[in-house]
Amino acid sequence: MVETVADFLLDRLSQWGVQRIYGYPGDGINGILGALNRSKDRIQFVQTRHEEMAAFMACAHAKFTGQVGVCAATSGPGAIHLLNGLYDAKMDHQPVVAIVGQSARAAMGGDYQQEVDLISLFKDVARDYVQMALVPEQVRHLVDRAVRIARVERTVTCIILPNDVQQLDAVKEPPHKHATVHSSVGVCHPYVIPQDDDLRRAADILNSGNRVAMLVGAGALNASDEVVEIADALGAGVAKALLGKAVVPDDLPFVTGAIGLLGTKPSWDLMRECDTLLMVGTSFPYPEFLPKPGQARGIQIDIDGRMLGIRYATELNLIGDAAETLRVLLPYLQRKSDRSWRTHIEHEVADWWRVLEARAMNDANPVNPQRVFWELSPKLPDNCIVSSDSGSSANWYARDLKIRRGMMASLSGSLATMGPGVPYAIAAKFAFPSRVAIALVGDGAMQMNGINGLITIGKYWKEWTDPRLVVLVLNNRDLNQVTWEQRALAGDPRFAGSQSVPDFPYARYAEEIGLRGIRVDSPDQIADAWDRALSADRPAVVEAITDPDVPPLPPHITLEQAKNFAASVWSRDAGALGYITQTVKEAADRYLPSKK
Ligand SMILES: Cc1ncc(C[n+]2csc(CCOP(=O)(O)OP(=O)(O)O)c2C)c(N)n1
Ligand SMILES: [Mg+2]
Repeated sequence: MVETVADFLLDRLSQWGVQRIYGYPGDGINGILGALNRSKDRIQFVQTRHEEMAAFMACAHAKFTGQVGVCAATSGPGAIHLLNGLYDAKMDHQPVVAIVGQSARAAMGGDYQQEVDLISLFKDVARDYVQMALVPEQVRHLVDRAVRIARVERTVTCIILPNDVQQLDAVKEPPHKHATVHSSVGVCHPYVIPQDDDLRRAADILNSGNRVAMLVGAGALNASDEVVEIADALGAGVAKALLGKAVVPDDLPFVTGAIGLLGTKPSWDLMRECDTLLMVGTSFPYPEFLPKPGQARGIQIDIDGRMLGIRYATELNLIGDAAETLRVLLPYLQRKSDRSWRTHIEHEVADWWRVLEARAMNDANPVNPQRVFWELSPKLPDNCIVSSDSGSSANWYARDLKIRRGMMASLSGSLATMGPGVPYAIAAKFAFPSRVAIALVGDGAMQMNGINGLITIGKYWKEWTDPRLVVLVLNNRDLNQVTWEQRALAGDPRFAGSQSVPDFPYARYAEEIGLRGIRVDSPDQIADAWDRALSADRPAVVEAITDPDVPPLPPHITLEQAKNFAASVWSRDAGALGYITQTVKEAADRYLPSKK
C-alpha cells in the first residue's frame, strides 16, 4: 500500500520517539486519524473530551517525562479549543507540538466551512514555529523542525495540514535539487555551564554572604541533590516557587516551602532577612516577596538567558543548566562555619509546620480544607504524581502538602488557568501507568473540565497497570479563590451572582460511571477517605464538603491585619461573620507555637 502524507507524518513522529497523541477527531484531520488507526501499535491516540484537555495533557506529558508532548485537533473549532492548553505549555516552557487540520487547499481563501486563518491564530502561542504543509515534500522537515524547535526552545510549535494534503502520497525524501529541504531526526543537548571566571565571581559573592537564601523553580527539578549540597555548604534556607515544589522535599528542616501569596511565612522571612540571594531555574514574578532592592546581593542561574535579571536586580546572571552549574560551582564554595542563620531558619520552619497543623485542625463548617491536605501528606504513596488546579486548592497544595523525594508535582504555573488538574493527572497515568496520580481540584474547576475528565478516566483506567488515580474535589460551592480576592484585594463583598457554584454530586457521579466515589462531610472521615481512595481497585473521587470561609491567607498576615481586615468588611458584607471568625482563628494560630 502506498503511504499517505499522514502515514509518513506519524512515522516521522515515531522516529522522534513520540508514542502518544492526545486529541479529538474532526473531518479536518480524518487523514491523520486513518493513519493513526493503521499505526496504533506504534502511536496511541488518546481521545479526550475537549481539545483544551488534549493540550493540557500534552503539556503535562512534557512536564512529567521531559519529552515532547503532542496534541491533535481538527480545523476551525478544534484548533481554537486547543489554545488555552497550548498557552499553559508555552508559559511554563514546555515542549509541545500541536498538529491541526485545515480546509482543503482548493477551498482555502473562500470563507469556507470551518476555515479559520490558523497561521495567524497560532502566531503568538507557536511563534517559534508555525507552518502549513502545502505539498507533501514539506512534511518531513516540518515534523523535524516542529519537534526539534519545541525541544530545544522548550516551547510550543504547530504544524497545519490541509485535509487533502493528508491523503496525498507521501514524499519521504524530497528530490535532490534546488529549492528542497533535507532534514533529519534527533538532537543532542549539551551541558551548559558558566565560564570558570564567572563561577569564581559567583562563589565570591556567596562566600562573603552571611545570610544566604536560595529560591528554586521548575528549572531546578533535575538538580535536587545539587540544591541540597549547595544549601548545606552555604548554610542557606531554600524557598520554592510553585513549579519547583518537587525540587527539594518538604521534610528537610531548612526548606521553607512555597513563596508568594500561596507561600509560607518562613519563605517570606527568608527573603526579608537574607543578605545574599541565589535563584536557580525560576522566574517567580512577584517582587514584593523577594528581597528589597539593594538588600541582598543576587545571583541567578537559568538555562534561558532571556529569563535572567528580570525579577530581582541580580548582580550576576549565569546561563547554565541547574544541576551542572551547581555541581561545578560547589568546589569553589567555602562551607560556612557559622551556622546560626541556618539554625534560625530551621527553628522558623519547625514552628511554621506547627502553625499549619493548628490551622488545619481548626473547626470549620463542615470540613476545613487544610485538614484534607494535611492528612493526605503522610498517606501520599511513594513516587506518586500530584497535580493541582488553580483555586484555593493551589494554596493548600503549595503550603500544606509535604512532598517527598521521588514524587512529581505540577500545576499551571505562569498561566494559572483553571482546568488542568484532572487532565494533568490523566497524562501522568498514561506516562507512568504504575504510579499513583492525585489531582487536587476545586468544584469550579471540576465543573469546567474535571467532570468530563472523569469520563475519560472511565474510558481508559483499565489499561493502566495500577488503576489508582484519585481526584479530590473541594466542594465549597464557591469560586473561593476569587471570592477572597474580591474581599481582600478589591475590598468588595462576595458577589454571589458571580461566585456561587451550583452543587453537584461528584462522588455519586463517580460511582455512576464505574469509579469509586467517597463523600466526606465531617473531619473525622478524612483519614479513612484517603485510605479507601488510595487502596481502591479503581480510580476514585474524594468529594470533601469544605468551608468557603476558611481564608487562603497570605503568609505574612499579622493578627492585627486580620482584625483590621475583619473590621473593614464588617459593615459591607452581610455574610461576613463566618469568614471573619475563621480568619481571626487562622491568624491567631501563628502565635500558638511561640506561646508553647
Ligand atoms: C480559565 C480561568 N478562568 C478564570 C480564572 C480565575 N480564577 C482563578 S481561581 C478561580 C476560582 C476557582 O474556583 P474553584 O475551582 O471552585 O476552586 P476554589 O477556589 O473554590 O477552591 C477563578 C475563577 C482562571 N484562573 N482561569
Ligand atoms: Mg470552589
